[in-house]
Amino acid sequence: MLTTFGFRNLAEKAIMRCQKLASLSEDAGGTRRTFLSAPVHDCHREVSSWMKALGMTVSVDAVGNLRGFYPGTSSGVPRILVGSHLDTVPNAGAFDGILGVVLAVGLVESLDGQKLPFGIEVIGFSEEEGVRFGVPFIGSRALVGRVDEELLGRKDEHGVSVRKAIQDFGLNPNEISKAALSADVLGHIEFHIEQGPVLETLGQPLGVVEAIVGQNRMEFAFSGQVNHAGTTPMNSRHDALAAAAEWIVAVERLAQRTKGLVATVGFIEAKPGAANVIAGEARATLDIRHASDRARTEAMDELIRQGESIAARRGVTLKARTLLAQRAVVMDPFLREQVKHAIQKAGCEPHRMASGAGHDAMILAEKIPAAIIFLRTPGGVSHDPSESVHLDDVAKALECGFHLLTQLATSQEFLGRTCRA
Ligand code: HGY
Ligand code: MN
Ligand code: MN
Repeated sequence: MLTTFGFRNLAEKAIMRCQKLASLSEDAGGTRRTFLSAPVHDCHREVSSWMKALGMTVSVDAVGNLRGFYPGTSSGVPRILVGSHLDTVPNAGAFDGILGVVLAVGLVESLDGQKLPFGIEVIGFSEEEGVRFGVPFIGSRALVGRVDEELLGRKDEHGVSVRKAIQDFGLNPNEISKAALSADVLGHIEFHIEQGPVLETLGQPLGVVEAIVGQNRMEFAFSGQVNHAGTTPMNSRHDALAAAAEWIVAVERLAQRTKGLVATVGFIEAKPGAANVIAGEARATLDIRHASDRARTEAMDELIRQGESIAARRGVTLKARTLLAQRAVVMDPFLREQVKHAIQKAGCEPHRMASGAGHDAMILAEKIPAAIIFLRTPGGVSHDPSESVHLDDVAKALECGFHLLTQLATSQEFLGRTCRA
């Protein structure tokens, strides 16, 4: 087993690798790497080179997931997945998602050629954030058979469909079914930054995720009447943007007074978008989350009702469209327990917590046991270039991961599980 110094060296390499990958971007002045955009080719090349140097076999599946396999003691043994997503939000930090892929490679390296009674498939999901097409988890959805014609037909802001984006990247959308989980998968482990303030407030480096909150992603389209900004009296306007603005304040008010609810309007677009024209159209997004599915859907219904009443009062119409309805997901109890022990063996206090952020593990958990290990997020800031990690925490995460692999390798309960994929 590596010494603490050894894990620290691996951690330094992991942080450098994340920072290198952050430079592979669609934008000159910041990190943006969306679903199958050009820099993803460079990202695949870079991560593949690290995997191949460890003797892993590397492939890219039909939705652009990067998959590296480190074999177990024999060809007949099962496998585990370890990984996270390669894509980012616009103007992203350097660690959201990608740290989970880089740490997975680092864990294989920490084995130093040792083989386990299971193979390790390191996976870099092609799309978790939902930036390019408005719906998240395209990569992990392919593993559980949830990429359907509706999703393949969704278009980005340039009118390019998911199907065309896959073809433009040099992949074959007719082979998506081959991306499905293989029948020998015992479970999925995801390392991810917390992206919030909890671990930092507690002074803890690592956390055990017990559950991931459910989320809806929606589009609210207000349609009013375009008119002249100078000649139209205030009492005869049907201003779509003003209606949307009133509704956005109502969204914030409901979330502020509902315990455990977060609701965000992250994007709004007005048409025709001229300073001297009353907006006829206003399109806003809604991201709404709660640990309880019932509370989340009740809040969503209330926001649709409030939107409709605001629109009616203003002589504006509203169309609300659901882009994602993802229920809350509990992480696998056995793996959670194993993670807890591994964190303790790494000399840390295993803080149990929920995840307010969505993760690929919530999609895979539909089919296989899944667990997430959180790393402390300094300042609690994420989805921003100031997102960071502590070197010691990354070293602790690798040490925890090594203990976890060792525990699973000697657990008859785990190895004896029938794969559910
Ligand atoms: O938005 C999220 O929950 C995550 O960052 N994709
Ligand atoms: Mn993420
Ligand atoms: Mn994210």
